[in-house]
Amino acid sequence: MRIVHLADTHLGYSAYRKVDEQGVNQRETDVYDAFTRCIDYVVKTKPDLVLHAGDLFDSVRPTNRAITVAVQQILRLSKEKIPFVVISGNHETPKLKETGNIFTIFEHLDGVYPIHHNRYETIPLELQDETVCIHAIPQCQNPDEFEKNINKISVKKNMDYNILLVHGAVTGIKEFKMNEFNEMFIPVKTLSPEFDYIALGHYHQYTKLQQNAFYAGSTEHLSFTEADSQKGCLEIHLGNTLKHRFIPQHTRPMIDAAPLDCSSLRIDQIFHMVKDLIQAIEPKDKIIRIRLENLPAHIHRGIDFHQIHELGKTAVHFEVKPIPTKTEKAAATEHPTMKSLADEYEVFLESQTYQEKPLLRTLGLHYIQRVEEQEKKP
Ligand SMILES: [Mn+2]
Repeated sequence: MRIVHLADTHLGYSAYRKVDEQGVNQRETDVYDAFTRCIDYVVKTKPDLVLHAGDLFDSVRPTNRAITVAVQQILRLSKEKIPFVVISGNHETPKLKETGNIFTIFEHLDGVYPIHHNRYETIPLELQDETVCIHAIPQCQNPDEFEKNINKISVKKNMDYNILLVHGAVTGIKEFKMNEFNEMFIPVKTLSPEFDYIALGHYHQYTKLQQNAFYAGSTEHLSFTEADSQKGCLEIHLGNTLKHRFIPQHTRPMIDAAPLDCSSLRIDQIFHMVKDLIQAIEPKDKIIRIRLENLPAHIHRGIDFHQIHELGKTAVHFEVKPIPTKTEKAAATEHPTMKSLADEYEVFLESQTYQEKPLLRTLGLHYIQRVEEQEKKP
């Protein structure tokens, strides 16, 4: 049995200010193209099954454009009769159930299995004389619910293959956190050898965790921490042994240059080093970050950032990030980090004794969601 595993396509994501010829944010278009290339690969190679491990969309209420791209591409799979199982990730799952999940729009498509009811579901399929049971766990309302659902998993011995499909940060071996406020944690013991394959989503770097468990990674670079990693999808052969192959897809180059230590440099030296660096990178159409580390405040004030930005203006995005010297940085980060507004509100409510807490929770979260959606609109 041949499977293509992909994850974290984040349709609808946009960043920076460059727009394409149609006036659409360039990074938004890049994200659509990355997803489309993976579907191109699937249509060309016709695997028996495609698994999407969550964060198909970047947000709870994707734009019409993001929805259109998703439907167009998923329909290609449906027409080819390639089953597509997709779970809702932390990005598209609404905090309030009554908001409704965008995945309901896929429910009427042939061979498409959108899993978004905040609970464990099994999808039994018969593919080319072989049976497979997909154990799918989408994002849940809270960590307790998630854990309860994880504990409900039971492998079906009468099936040829059992596959686990789950979205979250595996804990216990290494850090796979994305540091997002609503991420779920998967205890490492969940990655049982009883599964023929475990398709993970959430962590954006392609990673082999163990013989039968993989993060496919995101299909585009969504932050500079991912700059060095290849993007694409994963091809899995199940048989007597598991064979895997990462299928890299072309994406826009993202370059996070090694930080330049400015602690003992003069302004003119910094300028020349940055200039050489930019020339070596060849900025055209790339996404670039240059970090100026240990930059003393008086040097910082003297740097002509406008002139530096001129040198990188052919890039899709070019940023120069000054990082103050250690002591100055410590003073600047004294404030503890805030969680999301919705989470802060819930923590606040917990500490209160109002009788109407459930009502206040619902109303408050509604208002916060509404305001956040309005702020997102360009
Ligand atoms: Mn993600």
